[in-house]
Amino acid sequence: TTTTTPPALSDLLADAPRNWGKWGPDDEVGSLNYLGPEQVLAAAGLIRAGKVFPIQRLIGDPKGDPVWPGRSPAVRTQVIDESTWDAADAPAFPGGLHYADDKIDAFLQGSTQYDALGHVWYDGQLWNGYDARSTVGGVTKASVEPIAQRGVVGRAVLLDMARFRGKEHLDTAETFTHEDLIACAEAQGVQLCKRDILLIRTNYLQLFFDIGDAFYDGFCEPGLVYSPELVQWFADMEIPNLVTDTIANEVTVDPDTGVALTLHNALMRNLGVVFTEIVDLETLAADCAQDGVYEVFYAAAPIKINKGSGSPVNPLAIK
Ligand code: UVW
Repeated sequence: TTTTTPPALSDLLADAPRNWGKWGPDDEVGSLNYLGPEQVLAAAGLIRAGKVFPIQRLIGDPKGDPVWPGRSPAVRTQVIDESTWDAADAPAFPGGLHYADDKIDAFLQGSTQYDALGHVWYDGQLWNGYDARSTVGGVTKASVEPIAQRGVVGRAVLLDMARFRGKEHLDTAETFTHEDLIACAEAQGVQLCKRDILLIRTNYLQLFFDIGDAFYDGFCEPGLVYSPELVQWFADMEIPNLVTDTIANEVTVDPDTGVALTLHNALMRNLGVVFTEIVDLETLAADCAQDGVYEVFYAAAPIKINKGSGSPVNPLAIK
């Protein structure tokens, strides 16, 4: 057998489009700049039925929390509960107040999350050309904080790839392209417009809930796969935010090139497309299949974390 060395991202993406400098030398939110007051107001018109779908995955789900290999699920620790107040030295508050306190120790990318644009890079530079050394000890350029300071609001379209392909969930390493997204939208009777937030359903994490840690054997999630045409499509469509129900939003390893997470770099690093990962689209997708409405008002408020490379979030899709 012959093995070929995967190309370096700097070679593979040498001629790929970049939005660096498009919103000035100090920009830290990239393609979210495409979402202004006009997009917010237009999206508000999509609220017609008053149905609200929170699409965060449950932290501490008794069924387990799927995470990228090497990360661990959030651990919630109870610090104070009713038993605390039995102790002889427990504080006594006037009036008899008792309370519960807890804390979590969590990877900021370990549950439903917004990735900061400074989350990934190659060649020593991240989004907008910032020096990758700016991540040392905490992301100081293109952290999640500026995303959290502005919020993310706009029109989102659910693209139910699992349903489109007639499957309960997509398979390990299964790929799809922007042309598949367009075909899926057509089949769903919804138009994809410039500046849409894309919500892509694969239901792949169902496999984790079905088989547990065996999910990580030969780990290769299904998802979008790199091509120059796909990257150009994202650039032309001015897609601000890619939201999926997988851990990493794209096929883990490109079957053609052997490169890992190419789109993190081609889209996030180079175009400034913001990634939102590990969302739970099941209830929303069932509703869309039932009423045939695949466009929603979308609002997400990541948590303001100084120097954070990501943030947990509970985005709302509203019809
Ligand atoms: C990596 O970048 C490794 O993972 P993710 O974007 O899924 O958090």
